[in-house]
Amino acid sequence: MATMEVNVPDIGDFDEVAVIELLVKVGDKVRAEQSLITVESDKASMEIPSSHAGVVKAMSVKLGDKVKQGSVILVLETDVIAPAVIASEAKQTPVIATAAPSGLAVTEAKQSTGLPQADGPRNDTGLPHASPSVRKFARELGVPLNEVKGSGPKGRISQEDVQAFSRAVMAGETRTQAQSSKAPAGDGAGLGLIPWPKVDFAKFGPIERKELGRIQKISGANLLRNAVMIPAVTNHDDADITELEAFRVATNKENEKSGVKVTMLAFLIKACVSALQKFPQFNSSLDGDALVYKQYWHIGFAADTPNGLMVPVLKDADKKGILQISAEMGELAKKAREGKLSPAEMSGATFTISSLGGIGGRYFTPIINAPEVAILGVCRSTMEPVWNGKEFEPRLMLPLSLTWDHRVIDGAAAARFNAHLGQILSDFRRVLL
Ligand code: CAO
Repeated sequence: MATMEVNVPDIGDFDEVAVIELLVKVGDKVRAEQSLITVESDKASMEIPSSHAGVVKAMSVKLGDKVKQGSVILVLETDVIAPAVIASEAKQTPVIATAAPSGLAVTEAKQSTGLPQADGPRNDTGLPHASPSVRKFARELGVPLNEVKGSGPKGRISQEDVQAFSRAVMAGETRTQAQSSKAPAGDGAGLGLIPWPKVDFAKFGPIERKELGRIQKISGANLLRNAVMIPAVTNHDDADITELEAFRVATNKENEKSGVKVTMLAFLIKACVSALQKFPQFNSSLDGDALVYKQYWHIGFAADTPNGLMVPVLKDADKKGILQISAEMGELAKKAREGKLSPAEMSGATFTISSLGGIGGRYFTPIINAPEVAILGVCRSTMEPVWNGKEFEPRLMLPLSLTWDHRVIDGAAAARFNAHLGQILSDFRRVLL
């Protein structure tokens, strides 16, 4: 254990400033960057952060003291004094608060990163303007001072302002930012969005109101979260499936009596497994700061049912042939339509395909099924003239739309994934390579 002094860092243009708040006391455990004291000049107030982690051994300042750059704030008992950390001390910049000309208390965070955000989010302004006793009062009530509007000169916050804010929150007239961020996503308040439009539709014509089904409500909440939280990008591409379609038709003819019908989706599942194996990040999930690569290939497929969208999962698609995949898919789709899928049959997917091929359309932008990181949307194939270098040839082209999570995948990888998929679909023998 070593002891060290923590000093006031460079505080910019200010010569001497008064200590208006002690944010720690002897015996407190502090983190590096945690605010230790608040100082105030006639223009602004600042929180001074700790350069190191440790336990406060002695306070060297008291309320009302005047301090300047280099003044000792306190003595810290710490077990490491890394030279690199000491070097960074000089770079510290306090969080600065000013009273804006408008009279509103506003905060100016002068540092770029790493300094404490003690009073919640700050824009390019500063700590709220308030006396130490008002700050203490707000802290005791748990009122976020930077959200309180000050009624005093230059927006100074009084005890009455804190009480009024607290009363308004209790009465449900206002929300703290923390409350808003926890608000149900449905009302948009957590995103800081304007409220959903409320329209009396009956004013414009006859209407009928029907409650959403249970599945619609569940999938709606999931889709909304995934749409809002994932930085998703969609790449569109076409695959030439002329030969594959001929093979599919022939296969169905051969297997007519088996009762199993092979659709393009079965081939797509197999082709996707090949692409997922070649580009494993598409078969991963984000877990905090880590990527979890799954060494199994379970493919979910969106099924349209009378109750809404369901996503049964075809397990271990890498180990199954096209006929088995088709048979299992048929069973799962039937169960989905009858509302008989078990939770196990809907979980564990590593990638999802949403096929509208049986219905129509050209391209669309499917929403990723979190915690997966990509989804393939497929539309109806059409015969198109394709230039073969000498002439236009009629080819059956399948439109593909790959949506991917940009936190995990980049555009080049997505383009390669689609290109690989296209190669497999145009010559399925490549699956064997
Ligand atoms: N291009 C051209 N035709 C296609 C095709 C494609 N990409 N995909 C399927 N077809 C054809 C099939 O060959 C079949 O033709 P026939 O009736 O002549 O034999 C017909 O379309 C119907 O196929 P299907 O839909 O029954 O079978 P599938 O394996 O393609 O799909 C399933 C199964 C369960 C995925 C599908 O029925 C379904 O529910 N699709 C909707 C998925 C959905 O809603 N996605 C959107 C989610 S986002 O809201």
